[in-house]
Amino acid sequence: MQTKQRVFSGIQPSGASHLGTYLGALKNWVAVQEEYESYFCIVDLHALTVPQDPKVLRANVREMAAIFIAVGLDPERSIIFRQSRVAEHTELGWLLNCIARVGELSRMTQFKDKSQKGGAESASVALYDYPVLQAADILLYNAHLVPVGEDQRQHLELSRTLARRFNSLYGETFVVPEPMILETGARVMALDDPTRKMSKSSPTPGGYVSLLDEPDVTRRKIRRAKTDSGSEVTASPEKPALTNLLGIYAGLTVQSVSGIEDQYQGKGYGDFKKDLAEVVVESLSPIRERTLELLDDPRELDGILEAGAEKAREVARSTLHHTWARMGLD
Ligand code: ATP
Ligand code: LTN
Repeated sequence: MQTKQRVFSGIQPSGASHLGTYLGALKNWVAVQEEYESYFCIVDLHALTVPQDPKVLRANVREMAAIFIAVGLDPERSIIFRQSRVAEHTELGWLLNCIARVGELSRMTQFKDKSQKGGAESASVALYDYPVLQAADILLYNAHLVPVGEDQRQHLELSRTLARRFNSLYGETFVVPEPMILETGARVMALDDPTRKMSKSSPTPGGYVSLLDEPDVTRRKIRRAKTDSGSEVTASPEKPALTNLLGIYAGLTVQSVSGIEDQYQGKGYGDFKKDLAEVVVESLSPIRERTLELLDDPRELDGILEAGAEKAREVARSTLHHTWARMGLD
């Protein structure tokens, strides 16, 4: 019997998790694990939609598992696992492919952006189909809530559409999931260009603070972060860079943006950035140190992922069987 509502979210093991993924996703995952039955997945199959070096991918999966634990996810409480180890994800993905529409996938902005980089003609079919596998991830666990950053809103909308369409074609089967996008941290922008989101595929490493950057590297990146014209530390549409930096400060502390603005009244950008650098270093150093410690024992990490996959498989199997029956595959 399912007693608690479920949460599902995933993150790609593509290396260099950053302040954006922390504030937009990981930090909220830690907060929800108390209250919900939580599934947190390293979506290695999604990572393969763009070319990957097998050695690097293998290392990145472990690094991500270490980061999960280091930020505070508790494997006793949350189910932490790797997507490729639960075959039902791709199986349900296929079934959902049969009801997803070409028009819907063609409208996905992430596909348009990412496929443009190497030329749309040579983008993988999997990159195009990416959001359907994502819907399968979520629907397989009948998750009620999906904590993600703002950039995932469109994908989540497709998951909802597919759940509703399936239910109306074949009868009530899937929970229609709700996105959980918190205001603070939902869209952290690049430090060197506040019009772009902070991203690990950012062309310049100065644009993002990796969770594993050394403290001095972090300090330097914050010191060099772009600012706006003027000198007052305030958030406003005319000050996208300061708005972003204030959002980061607020996301990492318990303070509100307006409280921080008050605190820096009459002070300049320099003072603010210096303090922000310390706030970031203080928040990320323990995560970095714990991650590095955990990486010393890869067997332990592999064990956590395998134990998680075993638990996930049970739920996934039962949903898939139910789905088969609905579609006449039983
Ligand atoms: P990419 O290199 O494709 O941009 P990414 O940096 O966005 O990758 P993902 O693994 O795709 O990283 O994202 C993991 C989670 O972090 C998602 O829930 C996503 O919404 C969130 N996220 C990523 N970047 C940001 C950001 N800059 N601000 C807030 N949330 C973010
Ligand atoms: N598309 C997401 C990663 C992702 C995900 C999911 C997030 C894959 N499956 C299921 C939430 C729920 C991304 O690129 N950040």
